[in-house]
Amino acid sequence: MSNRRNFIKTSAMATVAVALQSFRSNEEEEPIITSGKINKPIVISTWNFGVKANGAAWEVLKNNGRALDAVEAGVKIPEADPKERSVGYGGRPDRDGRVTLDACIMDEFSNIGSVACLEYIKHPISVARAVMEKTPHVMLVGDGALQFALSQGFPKENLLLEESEKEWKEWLKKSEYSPKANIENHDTIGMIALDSFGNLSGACTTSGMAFKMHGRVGDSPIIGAGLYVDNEIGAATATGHGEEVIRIAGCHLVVELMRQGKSPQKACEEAVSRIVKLTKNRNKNLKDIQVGFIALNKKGEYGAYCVQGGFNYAVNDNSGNKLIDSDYFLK
Ligand code: SD4
Repeated sequence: MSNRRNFIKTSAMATVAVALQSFRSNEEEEPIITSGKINKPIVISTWNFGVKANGAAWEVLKNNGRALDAVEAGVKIPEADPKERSVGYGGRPDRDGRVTLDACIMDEFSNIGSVACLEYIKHPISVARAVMEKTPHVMLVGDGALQFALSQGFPKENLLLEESEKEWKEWLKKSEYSPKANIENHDTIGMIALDSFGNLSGACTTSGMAFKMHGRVGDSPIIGAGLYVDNEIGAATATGHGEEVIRIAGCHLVVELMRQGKSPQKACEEAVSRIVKLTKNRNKNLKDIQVGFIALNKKGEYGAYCVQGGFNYAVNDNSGNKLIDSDYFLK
């Protein structure tokens, strides 16, 4: 009897081990055979700088790399680019002249990591990943995030460009805070990917709204708001006015709508309609608001929708890398 019990126990453990093995992807494992119906690998990301970022992510994906590595490599491109004035190095400062960055990352096992209001570090996404992989926590902010980053060997750098400083000084003359999310067609980068193993991950990184109050945190580092990944269903990320995205727990909502059977496109549309409704209920003017969502499901189908025109997103799959204008509500 005890032998039988042991046998049952051992074989049950073996079954669990095999199940875990086939769920986990690793370098040696062969990718799941592409069954005509699944469009993988694929990476999608927000705004026109997404094209270049997708290119870096694609290098990882096409070599059967993990979606997590792809999205980190992808968003690091605009983070490092001083010409991109809304992400990482070169990002516009807050109203006190300080560049404070927000980022988060989520993998196929629902591991999450996030940093908010982080100063002096060019690659907040990699700090977010380190929070995920090397701490028992999921989010570090401000000085604590900086101390952690330095302890991990991230270099401390000045992120404020001369041009940004000039703009800020100009802004100080009136000190009017009126965030315009669309204005230069390149804001937060949110990126989601499905790798050749059929696993999803996502990353989101930003300097947030220009000239925000010091300490203001938007949706981008908040799991469920600016980014959400459910490896059984799909992934979503957001750009635009973070306050509005947080109000509806935007990206979690988009993923839950996909769980209910909606296509990525319909899920994004419904999340935007929620924002539209709440804006009306709150007697605010929809014209002052921009939010865009992009979503990807387990089949590699994707979609996007936003409040007003001007938002675009980049898609890279086996058919190439292209920029698509998102459909929108306010026509
Ligand atoms: C934020 N969602 O900090 C970001 C900013 C952004 O397009 O995406 N702008 O609220």
